[in-house]
Amino acid sequence: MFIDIPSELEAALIGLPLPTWELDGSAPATSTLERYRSELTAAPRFEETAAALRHALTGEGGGYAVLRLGNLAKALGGADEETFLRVATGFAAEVAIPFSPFPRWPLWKQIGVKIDKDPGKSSGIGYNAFHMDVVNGTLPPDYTTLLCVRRDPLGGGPSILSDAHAAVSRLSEDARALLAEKAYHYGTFFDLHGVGEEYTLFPILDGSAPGEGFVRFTAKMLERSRLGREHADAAGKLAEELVRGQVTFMLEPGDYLIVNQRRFLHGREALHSGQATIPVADRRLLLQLFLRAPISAGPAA
Ligand SMILES: O=C(O)CCC(=O)C(=O)O
Ligand SMILES: [Fe+2]
Repeated sequence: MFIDIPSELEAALIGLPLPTWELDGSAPATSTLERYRSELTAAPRFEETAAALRHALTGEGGGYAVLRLGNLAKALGGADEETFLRVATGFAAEVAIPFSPFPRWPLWKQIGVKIDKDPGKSSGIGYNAFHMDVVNGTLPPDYTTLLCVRRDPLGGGPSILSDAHAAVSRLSEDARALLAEKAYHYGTFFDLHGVGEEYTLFPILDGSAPGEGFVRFTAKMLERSRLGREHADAAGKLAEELVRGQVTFMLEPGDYLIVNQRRFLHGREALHSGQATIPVADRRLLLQLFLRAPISAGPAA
């Protein structure tokens, strides 16, 4: 699921004249994305690379990919340089439509390291358990994407990914029946756009075919939401199966992780102890962008 950029493409991307993106509300303007697309598709081997990326995300058994943009990030002055982010945005737009659910924040949201935050939540220092992003929206982003700017200088914090439908398929029928009930809730929903309405009491399984429906789950609910005992037990078994099936890898600077939220759940192992000794500017840093799949015409005939 790691996708390298062919060297001739890398060389062409370094000199590509992509303009600053214009925003239309909280998404890049269509005119910007069209311009990016025409510049990118003219670069050698771009289309086959974009096709490999889409295949990794939506092909049989797929669901996540890491596009290795480290050389390009280095050549363009770092993975948080805007010229580099234009290229990353262009790749993202080959998968689905980039948008931000947080209208007052930049398109790419920073996930840094905050030592005083709940350690198990986004930007906390502890174990970030398996979850999908915006689990309590009626329309979660189809894809969540994480671009690595800096790793944990102390060497912690590998990413974890797990095939959600595979984990569900290993559960008993009784557990699956409980997970299909509207008995789960998690977190707050405030000032979010483009992700539907707040889903206050939701089923983890919605009866859709694998690869279509979300496994609407966050293992964080086990400790942070009050759940009935039977429902909590079923959710706990799902959490165990996710861990049993997990893959673990360290993101390097310039690595761009894209997760199909209809297939895989994601998380992160704890950062190494001693974060307080690291200046904020040197701590691990990711940039996050969400993608919405275009409305499909339904199953192909
Ligand atoms: O820090 C990470 O690698 C993952 C962060 C994450 O999943 C989130 O903030 O939603
Ligand atoms: Fe996340």
